[in-house]
Amino acid sequence: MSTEIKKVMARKIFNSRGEETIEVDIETRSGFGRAAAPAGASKGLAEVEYYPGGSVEAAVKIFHESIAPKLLGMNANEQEQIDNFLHEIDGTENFQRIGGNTAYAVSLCAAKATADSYKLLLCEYLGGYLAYELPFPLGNVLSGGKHGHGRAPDIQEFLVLPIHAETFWDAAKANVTFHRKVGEDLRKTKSTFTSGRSDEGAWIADITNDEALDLMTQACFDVSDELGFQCRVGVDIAASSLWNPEEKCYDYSHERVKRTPEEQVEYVSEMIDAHNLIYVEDPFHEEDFENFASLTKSTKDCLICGDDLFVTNVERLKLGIKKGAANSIIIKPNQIGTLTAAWQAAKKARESLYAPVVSHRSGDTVNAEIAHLAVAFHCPIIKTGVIEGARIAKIDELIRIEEMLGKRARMAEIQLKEKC
Ligand code: 2PG
Ligand code: MG
Repeated sequence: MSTEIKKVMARKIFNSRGEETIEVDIETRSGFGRAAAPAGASKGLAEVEYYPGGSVEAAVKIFHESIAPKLLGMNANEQEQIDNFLHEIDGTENFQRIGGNTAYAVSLCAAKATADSYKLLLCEYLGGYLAYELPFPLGNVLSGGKHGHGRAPDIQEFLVLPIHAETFWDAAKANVTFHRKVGEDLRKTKSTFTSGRSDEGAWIADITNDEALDLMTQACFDVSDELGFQCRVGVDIAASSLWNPEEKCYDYSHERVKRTPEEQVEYVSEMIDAHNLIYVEDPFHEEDFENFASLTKSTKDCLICGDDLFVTNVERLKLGIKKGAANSIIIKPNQIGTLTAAWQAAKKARESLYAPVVSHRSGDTVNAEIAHLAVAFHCPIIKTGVIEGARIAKIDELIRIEEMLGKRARMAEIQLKEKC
């Protein structure tokens, strides 16, 4: 078996939003890998640059001129060496020259080509025999904010987490039941509801944040009753999208309310208590480590997660750990550009009792690698949509992984300060 790279190729394809993205193929002596990069709509300022000058065309050209000749002859199983090479050839902090999405597609593709060469699944190759825990699916049910395009709540995502499901199948089933239930309730109560859905397959409705939270809380009772185990509600406030740096306030434009940072702390704390939230992502803008820290200190059994705050960057995570900001981190490998860097962030998080949450992007592909990364990186949660092709691809892959693991399969443990 040889993982020596014999042939490489890059091309433009489209993501689930119809945007151009890069796809890379790597052929080794014994196998083949193909990987494409996703894209965010609400991006963190500290994320890598996706493409040189924003052009996928330019990225493909650079790949063929500068990256491909050097990859030939390298070993695809030397993941760290390949990732270091990507940094060297780029030479900038944030992949401005070759593009972070180019780096991510190459990095992931090398791992996929290696797994295929060894005739292993990606999670088996990256995680080994001890990677047998399935993540809980954190499913997007209602969209708002930048994902809602105006007539929707200001909070970007209303999420469900079926925390007491015993198998991944049960958890996924709970999420689709939940999603359907919320859709039915909206149809009954909102005459303006068109059954429209966002990029992530979540409902878009002209309702307020409170109405959305009430609907979610009610669905939790109903679905928990029906299925016999508990579901809890989470939100991604994506507060950087609401933050107005000139006025120094959070602008909830749909509700025509502005909140100072102090009012935001109060608002989020009350929301956590009133709706028994288990998960709050980006409650403050991406540089506000201090308020992240005070909220984290004051909550008991709620995950306070940093997405734009950390951008899967281990150095930003270390700063957060030092300050006590958050107790959970989103792992989006294309925010940082390589598998090695994403792994470092997930590892550091686990060592520091921060729950790593592997996540899709709003513009994604039908590929399912993040399902494998969740298992291989020991992430207790995977954040993705409940339905829609690019989302269900990840969910269905985890169903297959659970089947493949057979009796060894377990649901992961979500660490909280207080057990719920
Ligand atoms: C987020 C993500 C995924 P985007 O903010 O967490 O839901 O959105 O990919 O647009 O950054
Ligand atoms: Mg987010």
